[in-house]
Amino acid sequence: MKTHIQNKIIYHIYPKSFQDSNDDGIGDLNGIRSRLDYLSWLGVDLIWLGPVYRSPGFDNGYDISDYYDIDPIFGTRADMTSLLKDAKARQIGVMMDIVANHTSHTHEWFKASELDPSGPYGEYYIWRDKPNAMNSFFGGSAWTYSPIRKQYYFHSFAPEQPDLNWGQEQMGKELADVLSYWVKQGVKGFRFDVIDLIGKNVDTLEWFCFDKVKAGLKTLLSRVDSSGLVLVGEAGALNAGQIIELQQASLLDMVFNFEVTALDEQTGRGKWELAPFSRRRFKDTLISWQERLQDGGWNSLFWNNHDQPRAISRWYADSLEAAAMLAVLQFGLRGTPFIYQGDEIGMTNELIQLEDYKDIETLNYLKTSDNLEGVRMKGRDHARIPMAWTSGSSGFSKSEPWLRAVKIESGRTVENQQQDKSSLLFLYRQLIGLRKTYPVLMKGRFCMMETNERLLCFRRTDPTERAVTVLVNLTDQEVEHPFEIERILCATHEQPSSVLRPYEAVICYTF
Ligand code: TEU
Ligand code: CA
Repeated sequence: MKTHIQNKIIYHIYPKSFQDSNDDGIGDLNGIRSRLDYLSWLGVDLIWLGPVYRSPGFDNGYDISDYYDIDPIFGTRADMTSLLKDAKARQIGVMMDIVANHTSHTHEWFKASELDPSGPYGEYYIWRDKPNAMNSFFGGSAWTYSPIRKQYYFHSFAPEQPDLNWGQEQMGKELADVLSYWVKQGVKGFRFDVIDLIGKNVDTLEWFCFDKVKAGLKTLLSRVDSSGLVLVGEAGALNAGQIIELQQASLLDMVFNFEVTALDEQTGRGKWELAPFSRRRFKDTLISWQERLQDGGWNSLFWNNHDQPRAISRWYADSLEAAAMLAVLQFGLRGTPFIYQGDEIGMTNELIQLEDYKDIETLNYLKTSDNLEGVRMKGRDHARIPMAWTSGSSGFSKSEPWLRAVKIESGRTVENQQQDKSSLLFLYRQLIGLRKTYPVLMKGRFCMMETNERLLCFRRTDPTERAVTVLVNLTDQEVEHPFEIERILCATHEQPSSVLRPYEAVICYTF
């Protein structure tokens, strides 16, 4: 396994919502450039940039119509070059999101495929004469009829996102060229969107076959100089053994798994049916993934992303103290931490009026359901509200932002927290620094020490360094822990003692 990924801290940017530079209400590349000093002050090593390729935007860029171009809402190719250059000058690498399971229905490949079944693009997509029972993740059949080709094409997501046929050799080569092009531009890694879906077999109604995923990645990467890259796969279907297998083969360095973020869903009933958050299951799931990937594997550590509305809203009633606790826990665990924009200031799921929802998945769901509580908690727009640089939205844009929240005025802004050394923002900054100062926190083994209803204690150990102890109170009640603290390396509260206060979390040396 490659070790150069283990010391990285990754910051995830949702381009539409990070920073607007030309006051059209939409975040853009020059906006991101103008915030690089902030990211450098925070101490992050890599940016994971959500898709900025040319796209009609049915799924906010997860429907690419030209892999080589930048969408005009985000800027130009020259702006991308400048972003890469300016980031590099601050020792920040840029990872691009690559959507390789599907394209936009407006991609030239799809148009050609639709027009000419026997032409060079005829088999680039998945065409059949008859649909079968497979349903798409965004609701309804996964098959849509093309009156032009007089056949059905397969789409895992919206009809505007036709799936590529990974069995087509030339298509595979073209995707490899795309990766090579961006590597040449200076990109340092990729986040592969839904990469487990390339293992589907639509004729046998199977969504996932590991051997196909592995073979697909192997062929793709054999055509690209990927040695120095960070490769992250979004692949909820992989089990621990499969993740380790891909990591050992250098086909992926990390995988996003959604077992933790799905804990507030009723099992088997999809993402919208809420279940009460169980601290016990939360703890057990975390510990189990730490242990399952301990030998020969590596975890990705995240609570939120652009699809996963804020964990503190879903699990902890917006508590800022809980946000601090989760931050210490995240950086205490073994794996690479991902900060989703706004995590570092405790952004919450703010209220969005029904008529303001924009997300294709949410809007599709609302056509057939009135589960507003589910939407309020899990609707993806909640994770996509513009970054709270200042109170109000003027720090993001001088115009009305593309996605409107009923703004709750709060101290949860960058402007506010940068002036307060006891803020969540400073805690994140300290935690990032700590990982660099104490390598044991980065690569040390995870050893479970003590756990009960409220408490989680573990150690990080390494033969070459003193062991570090992490104490976490997961609740809003006091809890005793059995350790004697010798020296505090980082803590959510001043002067921790043998009784942890509500949501108190400590990284320390113990006697
Ligand atoms: O999401 C993958 C995915 O499986 C989603 O359906 C996810 O489960 C859902 O968003 C949870 O609410 C990726 C991208 O992250 C997402 O933004 C895209 O919409 C999707 O792929 C299609 O490209
Ligand atoms: Ca803009």
